[in-house]
Parts: sequence; structure tokens; C-alpha cells
Amino acid sequence: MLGKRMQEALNEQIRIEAESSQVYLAMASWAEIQPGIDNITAFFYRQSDEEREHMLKLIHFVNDRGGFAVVPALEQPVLTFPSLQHAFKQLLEHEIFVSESINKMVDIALQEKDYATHNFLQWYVAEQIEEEALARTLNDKLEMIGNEKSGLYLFDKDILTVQVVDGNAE
Ligand code: OFO
Repeated sequence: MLGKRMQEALNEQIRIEAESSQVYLAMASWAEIQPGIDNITAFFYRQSDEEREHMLKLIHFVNDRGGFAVVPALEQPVLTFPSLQHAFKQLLEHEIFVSESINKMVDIALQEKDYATHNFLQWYVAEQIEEEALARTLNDKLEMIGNEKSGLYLFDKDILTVQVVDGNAE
């Protein structure tokens, strides 16, 4: 059975994952109307879908443990970006924010001696290491490319094949 404090923290994380899905969905929609970046667009749609899966995983966990998962109200995300660099910078900052939030939940699980939730959260800890590493790699590449069109062409060509291995994006 979930304690009250743990349940509140998990419900807050459900909101954050839902919000992440919306943030990346807005990036996808914006990218879709920019010329020539079809794979970058697909990448943002994929990220949005993944965040929704993260939310669902939490919803099932809360309900399976005798709690009640609350489907949250959401703020409208940022809809447009001055450049691709700005969008990817926001993606990295958002992932760092999510990692901090996961870490806070891990702290609460330990304080509450809720070892089942602590164990469950380890998947999110590992996932955040991968996602932050991927976001950093993509930001580094974009910084090198700047506004150079041929670089951007290759970036778009490669983005769906970028792998994350042992916490380092390759
Ligand atoms: Fe939910 O995985 Fe990152 O944010």
C-alpha cells in the first residue's frame, strides 16, 4: 500500500511526464512545418510518445499498489521556437528538470522506507541518464553545425539512429 506522501509525489510525477509529452508534442508540431527536417520531426513525436508511456507506467504502478492515479490538468506548452538550437536546448533543460524531480521521488521513497517504489523508480533513474546524455549529444552536434545547411541535412538524416550506450550517446 502506498503512503500518502509517496502517492502525492508519484501523482506529481504523472503530471510532469504528461507535461513532458505535451512539450515534445509542441516541438514536433512546430518542426513539422519547418522545411526539410522530417526526421527531427519524427524524433520529437517519438519523444512525446515515450513520455506518455512513462506517464502510463506510473499510473498503473500507483493504481496497482492500492493508490489512485490522478490524470492531471496541463498548461499549454511553448508552441514556437526561434531556431532548432533553441528547441533542443529546451529539450535538454527539460530533461535535467525531470531528472531532478525523479531524484526527489527517490529521496522520498527512502525516507518513507518504501522499498517497492524505490525499486520501481530505478528504471526512471536509468532512463533519465540516457535521455540527458542523448539531449547533450544532440545539443553539442547542433552547436557545431550552427546554421550550415549541409550539416543540418546530415543531422536530420542521422537523428533517428543515434544510440545511447551505457549512459553515453553515440
Ligand atoms: Fe520521462 O523520460 Fe525523460 O523526461
